[in-house]
Amino acid sequence: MNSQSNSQLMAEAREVIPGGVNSPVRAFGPVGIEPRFIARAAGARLWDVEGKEYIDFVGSWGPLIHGHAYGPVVEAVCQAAGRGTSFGAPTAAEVQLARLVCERVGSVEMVRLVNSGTEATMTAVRLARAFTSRSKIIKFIGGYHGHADTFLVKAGSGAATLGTPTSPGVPKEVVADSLTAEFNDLEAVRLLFKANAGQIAAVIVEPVCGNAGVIPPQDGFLQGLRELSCSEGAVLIFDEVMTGFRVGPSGAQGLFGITPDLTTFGKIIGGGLPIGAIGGRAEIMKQLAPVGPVYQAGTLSGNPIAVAAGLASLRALDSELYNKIESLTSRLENGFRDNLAKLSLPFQFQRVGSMACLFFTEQPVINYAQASSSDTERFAAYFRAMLERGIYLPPSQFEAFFISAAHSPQDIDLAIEANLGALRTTT
Ligand code: HOZ
Repeated sequence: MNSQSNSQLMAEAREVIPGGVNSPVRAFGPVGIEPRFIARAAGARLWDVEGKEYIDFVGSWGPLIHGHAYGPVVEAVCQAAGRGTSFGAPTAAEVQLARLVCERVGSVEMVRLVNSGTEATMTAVRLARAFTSRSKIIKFIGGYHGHADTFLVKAGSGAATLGTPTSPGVPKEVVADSLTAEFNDLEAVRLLFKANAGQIAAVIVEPVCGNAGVIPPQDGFLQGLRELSCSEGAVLIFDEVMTGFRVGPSGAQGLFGITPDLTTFGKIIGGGLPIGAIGGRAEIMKQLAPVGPVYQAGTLSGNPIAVAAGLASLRALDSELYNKIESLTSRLENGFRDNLAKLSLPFQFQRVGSMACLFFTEQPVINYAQASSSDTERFAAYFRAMLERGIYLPPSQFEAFFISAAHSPQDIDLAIEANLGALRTTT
């Protein structure tokens, strides 16, 4: 156990790190308490520095599909580290990881590895703009594609949580070309294409909106985006940083049967270590330097430790694992829904695969406008009550929680029981 208490650590952290945290949502601001400093984790469990144990439904924001400290990943990391931590030169393992992504995700013919989801989306848009010789992009309100300037317009995740969906410091000229529409509103996209004929380089979308809570695509929405992008000569980018390898073996595109032109991936392809990737049609990918003129680079890209972890994690994803996670998540869904019914609470449980959330609003949520009508004070009270009961959820109404293969049916039942108690305290 750490000699400092959680509060002492937070006080010290605030002196040397803005807000005491290295990413804003984890500050727990909107839920009105201090974040827990984590000492260690294993499987589905987390322990804070004061020794309190939690069942974790954050999973490092999604990538830990096998749970924490998964044996094959830990072993791969240790072995890779022993061979050298960074070369800034190509390795055989990078080729294997790229090949594996191409094999699993049908739309991906070539892959470029980067260091984060933010880098991946930034590069995907640069590629799309170069490929089409156009500047404008369409993104969705409440969609989050990392923190590059282009995307910090009406953004979800931390930006929505902190109430700064369009960040100061982003020059208005930079985002003048970022057009927005509500998620699931195909007509709005059609109108944007019409008003900006021949100027839209790309439509970028999280196929399941996962940074405004969890909002599934309505029937025909993704297909409509595919058709409109094709007919208007724009590149369709699926941001699968959250959904890739998570909602199914070939991500949301496999689940919904849509073929985007480009796809971005994040930390799940590194077994939770820092990594990202852009993949897609070879014709577009070959615009990247050194083959083509679109510049993108990084010393740590394809880092041997992250790549080794990614290979170990992705190789262990099989249909048995997806079936297991599906059955755990549906157990959780049934339990949470029963609790809502028992207490006559009209709130919304929404999920796709093993991503889920509980919206404190009475209407089914199909877009950000509806998500933001949720009672965030009530969510905060619920979050605190769950944490007290040892259930670690994302500390924001506008994030997803994740179920991993390391959760047991008993863990799920404990979460259901805690959910009933926590909901009672908020009514
Ligand atoms: N933007 C992340 C969730 N979608 C939060 C990352 C973090 O705080 O670590």
